Amino acid sequence: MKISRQTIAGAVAIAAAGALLFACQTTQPKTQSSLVGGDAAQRVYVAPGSYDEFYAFLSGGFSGQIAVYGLPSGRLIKVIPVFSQNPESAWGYAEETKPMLMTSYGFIPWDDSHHPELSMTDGVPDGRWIFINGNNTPRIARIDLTTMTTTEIIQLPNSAGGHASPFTTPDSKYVVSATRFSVPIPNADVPIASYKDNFRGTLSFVTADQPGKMDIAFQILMPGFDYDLGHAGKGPSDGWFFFTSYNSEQANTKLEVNASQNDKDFIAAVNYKQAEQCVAAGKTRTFPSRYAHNVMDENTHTATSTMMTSVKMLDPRDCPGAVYYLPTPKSPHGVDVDPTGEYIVAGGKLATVIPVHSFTKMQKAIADKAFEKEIAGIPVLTYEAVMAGEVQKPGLGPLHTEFDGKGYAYTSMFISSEVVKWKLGTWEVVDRAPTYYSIGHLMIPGGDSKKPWGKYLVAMNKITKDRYLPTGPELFQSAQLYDISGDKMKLLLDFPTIGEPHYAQALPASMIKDKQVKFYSLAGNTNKWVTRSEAEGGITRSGKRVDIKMIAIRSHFAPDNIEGVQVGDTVYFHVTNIEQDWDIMHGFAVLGAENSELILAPGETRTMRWMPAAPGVYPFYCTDFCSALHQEMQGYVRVSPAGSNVALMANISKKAESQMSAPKAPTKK
Ligand code: RUQ
Ligand code: CUA
Repeated sequence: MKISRQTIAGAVAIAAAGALLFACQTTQPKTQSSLVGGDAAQRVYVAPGSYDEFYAFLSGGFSGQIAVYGLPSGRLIKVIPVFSQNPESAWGYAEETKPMLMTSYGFIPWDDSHHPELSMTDGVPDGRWIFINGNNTPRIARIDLTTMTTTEIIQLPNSAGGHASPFTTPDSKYVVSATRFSVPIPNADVPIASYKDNFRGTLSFVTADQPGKMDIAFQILMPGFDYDLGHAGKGPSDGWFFFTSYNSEQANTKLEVNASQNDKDFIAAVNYKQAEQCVAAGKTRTFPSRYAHNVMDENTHTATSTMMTSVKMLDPRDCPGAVYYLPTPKSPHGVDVDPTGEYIVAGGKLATVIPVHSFTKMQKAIADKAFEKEIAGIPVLTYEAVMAGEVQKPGLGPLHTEFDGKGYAYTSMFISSEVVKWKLGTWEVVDRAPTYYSIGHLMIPGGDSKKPWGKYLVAMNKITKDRYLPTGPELFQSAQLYDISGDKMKLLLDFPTIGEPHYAQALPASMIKDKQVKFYSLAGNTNKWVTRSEAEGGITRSGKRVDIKMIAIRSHFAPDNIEGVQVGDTVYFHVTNIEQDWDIMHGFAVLGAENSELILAPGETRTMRWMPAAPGVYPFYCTDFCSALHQEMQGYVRVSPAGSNVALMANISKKAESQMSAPKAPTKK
């Protein structure tokens, strides 16, 4: 969520709260010594050569990626490209990766990624995958946690602003996504003023437990509100999903004011097991819908993009018992379910309390038909019948809540810039800690699961002023690490983050560190253009297309002298890194190429497309310092005018030539 300062001022005015104004807070930097305890440095110090205790996966926000940090050190250890082209790793530039960014709108080089969510088994993160949403052009990506690469992306049709996404069910059967913006469904050219008649929301249930086979199981057609966040039930509430919504006013202009009229908006409680039954019973309508499903093949290291053509749409009117609305004050943002599965905590960003619903009471209210009205076939339960309690005077602007598994909840307070710790069941505030500044999400390792690991809390802040050396008009974003092992939260560390951090996830390093793939099997590489040895390299022409097969190994490319390319050709450099050793990467860059470099993991093939515009000789070189003779790792391509009679030539070494006639060595898996 990105909130402008005007909105914040508006929010304060609307909340009519008299406490600190946002603008005042950044003007008085506190001294470091007054903020952190004496042993803070020791608590976050991870000695050279030692590993961190947790992997933390922070959303890259408007960078579109995921950033991996070690905790407690806050050291950035990896950026995983997901929705945005990344020249550093050729993601979206190398031919093999381009299909990953295909959508029904064509190739999209960017998105805004908000919520990483780990796969789970029995309600606990299992370390197989992490999912993250593309917010702008709604998509969900799967990242394989053994390679830390994006392996699958599915687009969500009939949706705009996939913000409540991609929260997982306790068995990872589904990840979900909801529309932030209601739109005409199917999208159509209608007057915007016809919002109330024509605009709708959707909730998408996407199957997630089969890698490479994500599929939209069904969508639920919802009233035209804005849907904001979601979380699955667990334990007793397993089989339910909860989504916040705001703008139940169905305003289509000046939402800042017009969508803040009602005292209460809603949490949509979805009994998705019930919905599944209705889908199986044929209660859906088939909606023609175009959306891309993109998969990276683990053997060819090549992505494919398939355009899907329809979804099953379920109208709650045709499936009684599948959807209920829980009134929730006021324009709620986050919705979080405690580890027992009983409490559903909302972050009413303009509310003066933190409202908590009870799953038990909700079920009773449904049985008793304690309905206050119905909206488009969806019964609205009465607030009193479902409310478990309210945390009174928690602070201002509650957004998100995580849990420590010891009976406490921690809620981020955007406007009053603090984390508030409170007790489940008694709803009393037991501690508060300031954040610097304007906290959005917070994260406890496993803190939205059945068994939080606890120990640390990471606050992800929207405003960074005075935390780091100033860097011109724009400052990096900032996270803060707190120790939550004792009664009182203790600030330990600030660390900068890429993009704007939204949500994050973390798990103990021991769960996945020994499962990391160290290199790809060259023998198992079935890329169409794989080159497993120097002798297999070469150059071929078909019409105006020229394919060059090369190997990279310490410390040369082969071939390294290429001739016969002409202006007007489209040249494909297919480079295979034939190393079979951990972290021995090679890069590949060509003078004047309107493209990024390639970066090649050991055993991997990547392809660069190049359209030389002028005759000449063009050097290429390795960009990753791979050996003492890295600087010798270079070559030349000669480009001749169109129609020239320079023969195709790709040199290979004497050694390779002699190997060519020798029988091929068997490859091993
Ligand atoms: S949002 S700061 Cu994109 Cu999850 Cu709440
Ligand atoms: Cu290969 Cu430097």
